[in-house]
Amino acid sequence: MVITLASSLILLLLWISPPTDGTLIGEVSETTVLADGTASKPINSVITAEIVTTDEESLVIESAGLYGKGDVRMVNYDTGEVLKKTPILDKYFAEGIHLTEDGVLYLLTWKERTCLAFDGATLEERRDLNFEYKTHTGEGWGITGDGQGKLYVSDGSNFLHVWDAGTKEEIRRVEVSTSQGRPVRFLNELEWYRGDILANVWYSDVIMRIDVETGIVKHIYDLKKLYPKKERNHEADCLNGIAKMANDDLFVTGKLFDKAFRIRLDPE
Ligand SMILES: [Ca+2]
Repeated sequence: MVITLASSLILLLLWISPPTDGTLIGEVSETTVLADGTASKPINSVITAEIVTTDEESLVIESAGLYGKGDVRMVNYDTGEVLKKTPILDKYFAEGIHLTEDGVLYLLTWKERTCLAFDGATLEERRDLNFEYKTHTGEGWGITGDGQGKLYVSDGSNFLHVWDAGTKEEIRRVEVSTSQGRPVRFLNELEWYRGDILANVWYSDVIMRIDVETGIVKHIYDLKKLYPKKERNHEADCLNGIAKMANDDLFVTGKLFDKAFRIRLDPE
């Protein structure tokens, strides 16, 4: 999502525990293990990194935000090459994406309350499958699915919205909090992982692992050492991109990062 300097300063002030000090919520693990030693891949500049993997190794679909510049694109993470790209209308700000088992790519829009649909293989528009939605804040941030009829949507609040994947109707809302009962706000990019939800939290470098029934954070993976802020490219923002591969390794990246990383979570 886009922010002004003023609002980012306010949000930073509101963020009581800076995400870099390891005391964000507690229960923090720094035990993330890289799958291939320190394998990192150079990637083309990613405007907004909401990512999903395809069936083919290293082929990742990304959404790129910003009004007037938005698109969905298929990228080879081994080479950084953009293989396909479909622009979206200027009036939409691209946010989270989810690729269904049926090969439909859904794209949330930030404030436009419209979910856009694409063919997941060709990235051609499927306007016949577009739909409108409502969330707690009225915004759309991240989306993922369990592959068993439910979609999970974040909107920048501490709620996960559970939708019926067929009707797109809301089934329930899950309030996300730590085991100490502290609400976890700014839930952003989401990824389904072994029956749980992995979530980036906006403006931090962690991945939260959330129990989708209770909303309680089961574990926090601290990734601030993966790509330390002082080593990042100048434009880079926070971590904002999780895509699970077939073997449960993850690609992770961030807004405007010049790299993506292949990691394996520990504990798995
Ligand atoms: Ca994802």
